[in-house]
Amino acid sequence: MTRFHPDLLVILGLGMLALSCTDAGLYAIGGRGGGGPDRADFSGIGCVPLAAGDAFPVKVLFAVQAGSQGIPVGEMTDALNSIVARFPLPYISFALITYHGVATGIQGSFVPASTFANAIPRYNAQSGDGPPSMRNALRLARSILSGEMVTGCRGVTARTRYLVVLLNSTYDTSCANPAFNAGLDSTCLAAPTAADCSACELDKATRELTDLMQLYGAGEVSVQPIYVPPDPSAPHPDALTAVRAVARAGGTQVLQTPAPNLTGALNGLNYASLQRALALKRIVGFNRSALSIAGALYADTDGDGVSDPREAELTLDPIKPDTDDDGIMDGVEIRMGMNPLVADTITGCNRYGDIDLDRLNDCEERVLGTDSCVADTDGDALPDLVEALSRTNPLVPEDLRDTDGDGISNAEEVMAHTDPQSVDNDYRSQRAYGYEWSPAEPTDDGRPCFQFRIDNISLTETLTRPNDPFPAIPSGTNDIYLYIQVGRQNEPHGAGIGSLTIQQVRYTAGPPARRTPGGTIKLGPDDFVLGN
Ligand SMILES: [Ca+2]
Ligand SMILES: [Ca+2]
Ligand SMILES: [Ca+2]
Ligand SMILES: [Ca+2]
Repeated sequence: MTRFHPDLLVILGLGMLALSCTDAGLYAIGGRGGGGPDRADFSGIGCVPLAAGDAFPVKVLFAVQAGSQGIPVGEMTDALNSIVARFPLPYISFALITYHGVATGIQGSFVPASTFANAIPRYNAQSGDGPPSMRNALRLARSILSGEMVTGCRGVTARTRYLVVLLNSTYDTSCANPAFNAGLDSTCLAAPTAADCSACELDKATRELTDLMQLYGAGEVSVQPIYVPPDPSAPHPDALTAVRAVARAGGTQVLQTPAPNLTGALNGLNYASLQRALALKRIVGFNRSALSIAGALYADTDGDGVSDPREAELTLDPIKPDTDDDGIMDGVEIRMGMNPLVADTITGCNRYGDIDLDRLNDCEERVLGTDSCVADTDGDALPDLVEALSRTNPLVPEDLRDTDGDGISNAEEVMAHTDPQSVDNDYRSQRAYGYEWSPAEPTDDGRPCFQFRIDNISLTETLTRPNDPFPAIPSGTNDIYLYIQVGRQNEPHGAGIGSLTIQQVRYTAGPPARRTPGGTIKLGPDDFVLGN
């Protein structure tokens, strides 16, 4: 069998797109085939999900220069209204601030288009004036974005694209007005001209905004300046210096437009979801109805992480994952030193909720210490559920860890469904899952796809279990979870995004031994559902 250094696993997972398709079996491990009735194998095509739709929010903050030198009210409100009319979509939301000497949140939190429409007339009615400070607008934008990232769901933030659109009609005067601009940078103040000082301050304020991407693991933060000169034939050189500084630090290009064309300019912006490409990190197969412990295979009919024979020893119910009905499955209770026969009260969580859809409920996540907003808390591309049931630590990346010191990393043990807590090399040589994946034709919209094969998935003789209100699930049924785990390129431990399919395969020991369905089970991209 082939063994890879643990590092290689990550490198291959992230780097395969750069390799040529002639490198057959770019990722291959195990792969002994076999295919007897007690083993399942799958092959097919899986694709990186489209970064669009409800799971990938887009949040747009408009920061508009107001006051006597501000953007003309009629053109500005028309432009904003046209955006509202165009995006009545739940995953695109908007905020609005205005600024002159100071910046004000007109709509200071992100709301859907229908609510945002009500805020637009307040730009119309706003009053006040002062020496224009684009710096203050950027600083208020930062405080709105960071406030949301601090309190928001980390997994959602990681999938969110933030776009700050800064509209100005004159130049920035923050350096000349320290009374309105607390904390001017001494390095900037030492610049030879007021325009240079502004450019320095705007660069700093814009970077503080885009740095939120790293600070809170946000999907993307960019800042788009739009310069609307009062006289389009005579743009002010200091204004151009200012907007260039913002565009450079904000990852965009300067846009300049006369006020009558504002609607066109705003509609010309890209409001699509995450622009940074997602890459495959791992494909993970996991038979939830099987446990590998100390070199032996056991059935786990209820998939709670406690084998059927062990449930009997502990007088637990082997066909009910949560014997004491307190919302915490038996395996999690045992793992965390709780008593699975005595109901616990876990406060501050909803046992019927599963925000991140990883199939650990919010109270189980609280007990485990995992993030109920992130399906893979430690970002090692092994889902929290799989780690909780495989007895690895869902809070620590497993790529470089080898708890039992058998030379196989914990990550590889989890993928192979061997025991990360015991030296089980003989078992491994018989039972390790085999994986192969290599690039396939991308989708029409350019997403990478992979031809994959997972084989040697051991099946167990499970018990009949209830499935109210549906008929009971017959004995021998194994629930096999197949995950496609993706993330952003060059961020080995960013918050992962996964697609999952659950396939049921039935094994009866016989004689004659039988597996249903027989043969290699074929899967296509549509079998995988985003979110796990
Ligand atoms: Ca069990
Ligand atoms: Ca329980
Ligand atoms: Ca969960
Ligand atoms: Ca993990």
